[in-house]
Amino acid sequence: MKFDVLTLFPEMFAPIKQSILGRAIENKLIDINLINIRDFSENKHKKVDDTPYGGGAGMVMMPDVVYRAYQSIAGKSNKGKAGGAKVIYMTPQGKKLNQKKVEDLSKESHLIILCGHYEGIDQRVIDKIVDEEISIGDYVLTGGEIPAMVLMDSVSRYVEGVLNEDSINEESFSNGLLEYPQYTRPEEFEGMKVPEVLLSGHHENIEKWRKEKSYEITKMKRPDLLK
Ligand code: 4F9
Repeated sequence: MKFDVLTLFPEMFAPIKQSILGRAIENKLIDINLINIRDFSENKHKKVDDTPYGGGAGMVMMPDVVYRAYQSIAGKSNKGKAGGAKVIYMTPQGKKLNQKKVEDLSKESHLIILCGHYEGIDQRVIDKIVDEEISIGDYVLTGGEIPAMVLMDSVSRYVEGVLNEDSINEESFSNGLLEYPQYTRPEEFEGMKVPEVLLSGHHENIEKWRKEKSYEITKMKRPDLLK
């Protein structure tokens, strides 16, 4: 899975090179290519934004700079064409990300992720290159970089070889329910014992207990998921 990220702040993506995703990159299961939009400014001061037409606070990212950054990876506009990379813009205006969407996106082989900053990006370049707008939740951030990392992290988990297959099948949401509680040694901690059934070695009973707990926890904490 190839990710191209168009951003003014490539240094913000350091965390994604850690841990499981770091290993996935080393093993060439995923490839994250960071494109600094500022490198495509033709202004002598490397200007990338300007004041909004019509007035108002803040600055708007200029369409031509963003478009050149995009062209440097896509070559030409592939919007709407089958087989091309899908271009995703991280914005609170987008469709809310969920596990189903994550799984669908993991079937793509190439995603181009556009991160905005300041008051946004000139609408014309969004109209020209973006296939899909995605939000990670109903709140405003300082830019699309953290949402882009959320997207890449969640999608990469579905790329074959990144996780062991069991973790994918056993986790929260994969069956529509939240995860059952987990315990490890010691058998007693601060007077609290590990549930007896987990020590029994009786696999059928353990599975039954876990299913019941999953349901009970979902009903208590996220009843909306049961509907
Ligand atoms: C993007 C917030 C996606 C939530 C982008 C400011 C954003 C965002 N989901 N906020 N720029």
